[in-house]
Amino acid sequence: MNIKFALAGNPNCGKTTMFNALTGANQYVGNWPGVTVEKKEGKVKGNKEDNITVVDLPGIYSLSPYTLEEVVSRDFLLNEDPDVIIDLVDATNIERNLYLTTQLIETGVPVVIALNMADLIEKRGLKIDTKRLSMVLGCPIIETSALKGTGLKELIAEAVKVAKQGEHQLPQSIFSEKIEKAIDTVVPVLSETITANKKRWYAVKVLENDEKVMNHIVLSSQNKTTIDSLRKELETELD
Ligand code: BGO
Repeated sequence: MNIKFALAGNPNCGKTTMFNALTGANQYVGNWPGVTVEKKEGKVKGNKEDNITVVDLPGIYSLSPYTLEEVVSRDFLLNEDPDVIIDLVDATNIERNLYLTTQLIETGVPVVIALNMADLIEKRGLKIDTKRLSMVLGCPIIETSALKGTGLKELIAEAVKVAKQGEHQLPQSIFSEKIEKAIDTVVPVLSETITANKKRWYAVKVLENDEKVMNHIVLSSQNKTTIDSLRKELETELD
């Protein structure tokens, strides 16, 4: 089976080390179309059963489209339909890294977390409750050390399993009741051309008044008015 992994993570989380460990010499370097941001792609080594391509996304802190790297990553995840996102989380900087994780989960593409730098956590005598974290986030977590090469086989196996399940997991409700209600109101008015798994992400962006998304979708004037008043209500709540 042909499988496509997208490798995502914050700068310095160990993504280059992981990409090299997964692909070895089996990689091609180019640029993302139209921009001078480096694009690396490779084939997972040592997996004879499947043809697995890994696309290395630029290191980013969020999917907000403010930097070129964020735009490139976001466009790829929404338009190129990778089978799985491998989200590399630096276990020594977990709080900061999980911000991107929540945004990746929101895209509706299945996520497998590689909790990287597990060797440093062990060295410091710390323990992360991955079972509980996995339950809260709704995605599998594999502890890895890209540097030492541990957990990589398990990571590939888990990501392949998720890819072969075929069904997209829908992101769970994570916001306050009021925001979730607003999302539920926006989802049904979105065009049928947006696939079911991506509707929640688009609804969140519509409520955020994300310029790129608003330019991309068509809404009736009645729906625009409803959404404007929902935004105002949420703004007052968040103030
Ligand atoms: C240096 N465990 C440990 N302990 N370190 C790791 C792991 C891991 O699992 N994964 C990566 N690193 P990048 P981005 C370095 O370069 O892959 C280390 O930005 C050094 N360099 O070796 O580059 C990795 O692509 C001198 O560390 O990250 C690298 O995501 C002293 O994390 C750093 C110490 O990895 C960033 C470290 C000259």
